[in-house]
Amino acid sequence: MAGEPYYITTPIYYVNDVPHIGHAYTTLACDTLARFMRLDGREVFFLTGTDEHGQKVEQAAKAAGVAPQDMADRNSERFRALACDMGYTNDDFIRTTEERHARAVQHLWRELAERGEIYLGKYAGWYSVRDEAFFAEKELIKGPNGKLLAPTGTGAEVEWVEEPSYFFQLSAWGDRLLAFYDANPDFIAPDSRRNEVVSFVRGGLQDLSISRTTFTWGVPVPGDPAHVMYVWIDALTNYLTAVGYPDRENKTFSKFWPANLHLVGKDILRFHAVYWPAFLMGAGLAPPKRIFAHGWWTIEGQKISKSLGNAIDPYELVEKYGRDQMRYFLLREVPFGNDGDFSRAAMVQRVNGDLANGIGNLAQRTLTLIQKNCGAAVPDPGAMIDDDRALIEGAAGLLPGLCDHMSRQEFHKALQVILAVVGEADSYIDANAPWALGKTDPARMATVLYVLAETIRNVAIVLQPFTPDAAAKILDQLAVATDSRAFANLGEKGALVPGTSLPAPRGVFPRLEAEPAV
Ligand code: ME8
Repeated sequence: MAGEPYYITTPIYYVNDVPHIGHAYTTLACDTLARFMRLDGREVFFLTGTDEHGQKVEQAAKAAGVAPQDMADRNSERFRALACDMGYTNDDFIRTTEERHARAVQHLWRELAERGEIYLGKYAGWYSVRDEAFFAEKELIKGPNGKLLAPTGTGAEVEWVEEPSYFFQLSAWGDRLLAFYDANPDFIAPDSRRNEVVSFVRGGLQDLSISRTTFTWGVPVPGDPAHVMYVWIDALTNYLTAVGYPDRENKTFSKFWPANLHLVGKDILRFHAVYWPAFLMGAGLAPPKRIFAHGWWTIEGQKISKSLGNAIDPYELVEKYGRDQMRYFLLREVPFGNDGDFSRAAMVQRVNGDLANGIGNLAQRTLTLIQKNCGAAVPDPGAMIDDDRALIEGAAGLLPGLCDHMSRQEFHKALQVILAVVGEADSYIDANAPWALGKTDPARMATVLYVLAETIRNVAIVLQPFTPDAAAKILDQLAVATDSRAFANLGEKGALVPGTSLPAPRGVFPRLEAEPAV
């Protein structure tokens, strides 16, 4: 796969509010994949951005007494700053109020219209502004006060909407979508979500209303500006805009489309796995290769909502626990795809157990021994025995398994296999007791410490996508040049050179203080 382009996207986030830990999570997962693929030699395009049109943003702006564009400008900036402050490595940040995007989405509309996929009619049905989604009556839930609610878990009340509307002929796409899912078994993940989508489509699809006339905050429909486009056709098209659509001959477009992965939360899977491939195929474009819907975080057992205040502010959490610690916890704590609960107790336990006592302690012990006993330089190893080779090869040979896990977005498994090598190195250091060899067998001590240092180098290289700052600090302490940190340097090719002088060691993962749960 080395050298192949890799296009990965986050959802674009609504600008009716500021970012919280849920948004940071999705972008973190994409960032980890983007970093991994770059280190693996692939040309990566990693996109995030903001979704700025629609009734929800318009209503929020009205409630705040500001113009929708002003609210969009202000909050979009917060999402952009978050990506920067978290160290996310996105290659572009798209806003749906940009001129490049209006051009793309209007072009897509015209393509669909020319192919007979769009007709003018009248919508009469249920709509949830919070979800920006239409629902069939049979899908709705009765709330405690008899009010009808969206079935999405947001608890949003639906409202009855009746207005002229353009429709996309989604009902004609059911069989083609099912055939597409069949031919592309990896298109929707995880499997449980795939099954949900398949049974939704099997249940029969209704034509989809794709324009609104009762408000104006949106992209005008070409040739009929009394209509603005439904926010989801507008939003989904961002994935095309960013790679240069409508210019299909454009080098970026031909290189990166179809996208390798749209990573989204489970709340918006239907839009991505049903509507989006139908729009694309309807316009003669290839659907993306894969949609992964991850699970939902709660905080200390509670739904993420404004009332949780600081607990959901990514800045506060990073300040309290550290950027790499947060990354590690979120990616390791739950199998990616499942729901998770963020608790302080779990965070402290995970970070201390795996990072402070694990890789942090291993690196610190090894580097301190080298500093004291080997003249602060990479030791010169003698002949190796089977145990030595097994440890180094275990670390140097991690990559194929990691590639496998990462191609399925199994971050937790990738981290498990890396940490298993750290565990083996811990057993090795205890069994070989290099601190005792200094006097009895200095040559063997040098070999053991070299084996450990080389194991740590390989582990740090593959840890870079997950805990980039700490991995860089470890590699700095091993005097590994910044241009020798890609996966191609795993194993013998990049092996540490005996005699290279090393800086004084310093800890990379301080222990977190245990704190009472709230
Ligand atoms: O849906 N746990 O934007 P949005 C995990 N604009 N992830 C969470 C989360 C939580 N508690 N809360 C939010 C939209 N997320 C549309 C998308 S894409 C073309 C348009 C994450 O601001 C998760 O990724 O409501 C979810 O899908 C996304 O934020 C929803 O962000």
